[in-house]
Amino acid sequence: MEQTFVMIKPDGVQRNLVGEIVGRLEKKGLKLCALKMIQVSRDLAEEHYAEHREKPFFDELVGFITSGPAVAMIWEGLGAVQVVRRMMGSTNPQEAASGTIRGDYALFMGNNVVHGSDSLESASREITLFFQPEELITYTKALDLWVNG
Ligand code: D4T
Repeated sequence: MEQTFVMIKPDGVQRNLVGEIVGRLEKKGLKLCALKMIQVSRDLAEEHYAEHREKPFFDELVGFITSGPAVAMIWEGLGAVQVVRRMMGSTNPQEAASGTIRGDYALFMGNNVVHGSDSLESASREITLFFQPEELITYTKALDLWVNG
């Protein structure tokens, strides 16, 4: 089953949105496979955002993601990568549709509350970057049959 990496960014933690975001993903039917609170180091942030290294906002981005604790998670489900991207909404919260996480809870591009992998390749890379294999839990839920058909 498809897995994606999701991170509640430091602004989401500071603004008490952890329960809200986890709740939305749970209620959608996605399955939580791993979860931990982390303080992202500068090295990890630079690796995670390597594709943005040359962008003018890179230093600000790394400064922000390392500014406080974040919550790293792995969620599993049918089409999980794109499902989570749609639930998060556009990168710029001012353009994100109402009903999405960013559309409902953010205004400023720099503080957009949540990260989700943008492709299967990114998901695989980010899961490996943030988690050890033994931190992933494989289990069955009684509701799986009702959610996945
Ligand atoms: P992340 O990676 O945080 O989930 O965001 P997205 O996948 O939705 O968007 P992204 O990789 O293009 O941007 C990463 C991160 O950089 C911030 N950002 C982005 C910024 O501060 N200024 C900008 O102009 C852009 C494009 C927001 C998200």
